[in-house]
Amino acid sequence: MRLTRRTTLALAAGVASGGLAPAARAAPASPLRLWYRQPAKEWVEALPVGSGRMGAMVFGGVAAERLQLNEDTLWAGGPYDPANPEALKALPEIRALIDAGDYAKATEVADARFLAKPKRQMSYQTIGDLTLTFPGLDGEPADYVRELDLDGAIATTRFRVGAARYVREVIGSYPDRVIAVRLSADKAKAVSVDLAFASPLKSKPISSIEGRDTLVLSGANETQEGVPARLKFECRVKVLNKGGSLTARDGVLSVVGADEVVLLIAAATSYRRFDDVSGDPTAINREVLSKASAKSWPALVAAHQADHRALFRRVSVDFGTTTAALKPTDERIKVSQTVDDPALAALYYQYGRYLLIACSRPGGQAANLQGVWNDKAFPPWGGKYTININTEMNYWPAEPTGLAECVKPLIEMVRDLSVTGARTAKVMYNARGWVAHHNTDLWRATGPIDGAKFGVWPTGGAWLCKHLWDHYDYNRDRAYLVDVYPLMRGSALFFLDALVVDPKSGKLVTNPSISPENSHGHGSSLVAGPTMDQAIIRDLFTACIKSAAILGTDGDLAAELAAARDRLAPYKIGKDGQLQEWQEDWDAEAVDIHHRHVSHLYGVFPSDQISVDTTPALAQAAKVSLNTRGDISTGWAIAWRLNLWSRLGDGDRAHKILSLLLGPERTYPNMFDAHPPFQIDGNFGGTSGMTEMILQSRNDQILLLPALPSAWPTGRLTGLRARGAVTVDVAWARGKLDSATFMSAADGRHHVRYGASAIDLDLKKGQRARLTARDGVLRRA
Ligand code: FUC
Repeated sequence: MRLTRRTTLALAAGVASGGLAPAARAAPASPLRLWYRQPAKEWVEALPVGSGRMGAMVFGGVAAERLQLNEDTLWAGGPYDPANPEALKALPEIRALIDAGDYAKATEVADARFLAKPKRQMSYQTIGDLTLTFPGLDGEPADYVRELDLDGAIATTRFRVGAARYVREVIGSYPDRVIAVRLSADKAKAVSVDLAFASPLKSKPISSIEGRDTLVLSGANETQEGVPARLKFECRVKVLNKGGSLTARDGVLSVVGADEVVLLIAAATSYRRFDDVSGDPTAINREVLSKASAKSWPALVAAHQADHRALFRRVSVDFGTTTAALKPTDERIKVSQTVDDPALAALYYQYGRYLLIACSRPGGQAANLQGVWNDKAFPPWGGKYTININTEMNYWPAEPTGLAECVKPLIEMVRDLSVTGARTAKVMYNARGWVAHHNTDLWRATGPIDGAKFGVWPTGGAWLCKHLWDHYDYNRDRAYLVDVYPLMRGSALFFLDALVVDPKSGKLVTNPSISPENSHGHGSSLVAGPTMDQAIIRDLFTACIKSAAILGTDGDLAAELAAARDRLAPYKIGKDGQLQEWQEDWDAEAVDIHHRHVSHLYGVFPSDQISVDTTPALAQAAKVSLNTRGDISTGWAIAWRLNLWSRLGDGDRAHKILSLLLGPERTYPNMFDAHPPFQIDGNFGGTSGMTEMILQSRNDQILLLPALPSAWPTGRLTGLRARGAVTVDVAWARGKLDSATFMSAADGRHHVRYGASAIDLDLKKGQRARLTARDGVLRRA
């Protein structure tokens, strides 16, 4: 049953009734809440909170709670330089083999002589668990419910045992730099708990008690691939009990008979920068805890929620609601392939924004493959930064959904890479500027890793530069552009030196490279001038040319870049009408024609080089390629397809793909994206893809409802950002635009389109404008 706005509001306010189990009544179907009737058994059922730097997974157990903890600089190894001096000598040989068509031999040489040393990077590591054991609470609980409130950014577990009601709350506070927990009950003296640490790290961290009220886990990270462990880390928990007694024995802190207990958890490592591990985690934690413990629980929560909501509440979403939304989150996911539940998509949308706020804040590290949440010493793919799609996808929703601040850690990572990557560029390619291949880690390693067919891809850093430009384009802050222009410039200089002339076409191409991780069926993946590289470099050169003009600098370099851009190998349409992935028409011969990566479609999304309105023939070719690839893939790869079909203007196809993403095969009970295994990029790609259905900001225009699916006839999405520093609210009804409101943060002209209708809005900074679209024609209201 589809609900009207009135019933939806009633549900949100918790006044719905009829046919609900008691537990459901205890947890009204707020559109911004994940909730469950049982504790998490598996890690992918636990609920994530984060302070930007720290993460905690909350299991919601009754007799025992597990808080799995992370800190974003706890990675294996230490400062290292993987540049391989042998590579430069091998480079001409590899290039010649590729030009001669001997791709298999080129791969052999690259595997033997062109890879980084070591040929794997360091992995992100977990701290371990803080375990909370509650003596006397082993009976069957009643009225159990656990939830994650996305708007309040708080995980809460509620239940009754005997006559007492228990409430346990967990937050990750960016302003106070702690994970904070409150254990309470509605009966005096009812809170008793034993606290202990457990860690899976081979370095065997040690648990100790400091003073009377502080539990400390201290240790080191692990050595990997011969890169020695150089980090110290410490996690400390300060216990603040109201009433009861506090005792310590054998690494266990026990509270008995308290009215309420607050736990403040801080963690830090000795990491200061990729080349500096001289930090003092104990001093950092002591200072953090001394400040935080001076605040009451309500004050901590208030500061945390004010900080979170300042970002989170910028965007609101409503795709419609049905009675399916009354069910617990895990049950909704389970039946999502057959039940109409547009509010589940809206929940996924806001969950993506919640997760980015919780794991990527200024001063901390960028979101890795798992954001900040990881329970292993060696997570899948090392939990690293895979920059041939995954890290970029993490940040796709940031600018359009009003979370520009969350991009800061990524910008800082690129700044570091421009230093480490300069050495790799010099040593491996004898080139100016800087280069990063398909992965990086905390130590900002930039060489090709894993194997030639994965790692020999010089365009990772250039793709990250797109995010530097986008941050300017969405926010129009000149001082920021002054700051990051040298980073983009450095990446461009690398390609001016490292691009070579393709002997067949006379065009400029990358060589050696790959079309990320796809084997072209001619003995390898290695190749010259894969379509994606050409497109990324085209964007990079364009961003540098535009920046130089805005900043009134580098006229000669801009001219050189423009000339080189004209000589880049162009897009090609192949014999089956597809957009060619490589210079040769090999798509049909690829080893896996359904490959998860759709790298050659970068020009459609995230770039805007190809679109239905500006390059219709190429857009048609992109559709042919996408249809051949198919809709079903890994989590992130489905999310990319969702963004692509939105850009190609097919809302129903995009919606069909979105429902694949929301199904139990690609969404875990806690709504984490399943590659499988868990990889957070799909969450962020999902939020981005839904945004693209409603609003696109590309090719110097703002498109309203470019891919609205028929499944969402009535709805609204407010607070979106478009290029040119403008905020846009979109509302629609019966499948048609109702109104769009624009609020500009900079002077500028915005070319707005809805279907065949277009209008130019000249807005001064701070000015608002409202458009309506009666009969499909845009008018200023
Ligand atoms: C790339 C992808 C994989 C996975 C890994 C982290 O190598 O091809 O699917 O997402 O990154």
